[in-house]
Amino acid sequence: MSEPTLILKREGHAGTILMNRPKALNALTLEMIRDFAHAIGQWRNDAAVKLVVLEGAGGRAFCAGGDVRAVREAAVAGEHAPVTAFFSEEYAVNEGIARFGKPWVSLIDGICMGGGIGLAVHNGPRIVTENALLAMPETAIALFPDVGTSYILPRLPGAIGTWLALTGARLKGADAVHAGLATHYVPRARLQEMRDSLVQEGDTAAVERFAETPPEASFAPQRAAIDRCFSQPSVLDIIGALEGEGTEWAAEQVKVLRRMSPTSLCVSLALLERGAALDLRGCLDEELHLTQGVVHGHPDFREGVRSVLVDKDGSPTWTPATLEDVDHAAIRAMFR
Ligand code: QUE
Repeated sequence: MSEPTLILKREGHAGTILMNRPKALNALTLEMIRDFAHAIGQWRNDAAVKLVVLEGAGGRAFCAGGDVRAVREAAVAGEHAPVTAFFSEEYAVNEGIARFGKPWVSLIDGICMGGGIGLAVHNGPRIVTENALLAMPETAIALFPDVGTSYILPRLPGAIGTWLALTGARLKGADAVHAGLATHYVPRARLQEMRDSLVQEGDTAAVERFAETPPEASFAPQRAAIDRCFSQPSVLDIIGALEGEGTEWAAEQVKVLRRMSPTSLCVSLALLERGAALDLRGCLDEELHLTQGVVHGHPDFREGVRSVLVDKDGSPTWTPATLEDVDHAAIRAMFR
């Protein structure tokens, strides 16, 4: 028997969840998602469970995202049902975490991207260490910010959420606190002691005791430029504003944006604009609708996952190839 991919335990006053696919950076399979749903259902109404502690096995990752390789294989095979099951059940878990009604403590001590963010950001506290690395990298594989982040990202300070969604910028632990994705900074060396206290005490007081003031945000020098440029109404306007900045940082952002799927950049920007005016369930419904057109109806997702995760050649061929050639009526038609 192989080891379980999600290890659920009752410890002290806590329910604990260990994501256990360390070789795949704990990327979420449908099996893991179903075990999450089961745990949420059991522990929500169990008065002896005062809080949940969520962590990743292996020391390198919290959770690198969804098992998008499997989603791609189903899409290539023309199978819709497993793709719909994956996203609808994943998003139901995101909503279940938001409505859990008790602290859902995420210990983020490594890579946390996409689907991993969705397991942490809808409840709290969310603790990061100096080893944490958070990102929303979906535009690189022609997906879009999902798992309820279309609700979260527009509500981050200024235009930080749009910057993260479009460029896939990597945030270290301290940066994630300043951006609002994480809530507390605890050095890795003290994380296990804090975990033990949480489980024994059955409340989140230990988080406040162990938390330290994070170092300054690495993006602090660019904060004003992020808001100026990423608040523009279209992706081409964002690029124009970045070019107008005349800084090395701005030129690098343009280079990054020009490597991403042009369609995905436009879908993502339009999604965040809609998400700003929707509640979490409305955002998840919009995201679920979008997965149809993005995964089955457009070539870029297959090509992006092929390039980033299957062949790892880093040179995807996008359709259309440039932002200038994106058909905006086709983008609008992908939404509900
Ligand atoms: C964008 C993504 C993902 C990604 C890379 C991107 C994603 C995801 C993974 C991933 C990483 C390592 C693994 C794995 C998956 O990478 O969602 O199985 O071992 O899960 O640029 O959205």
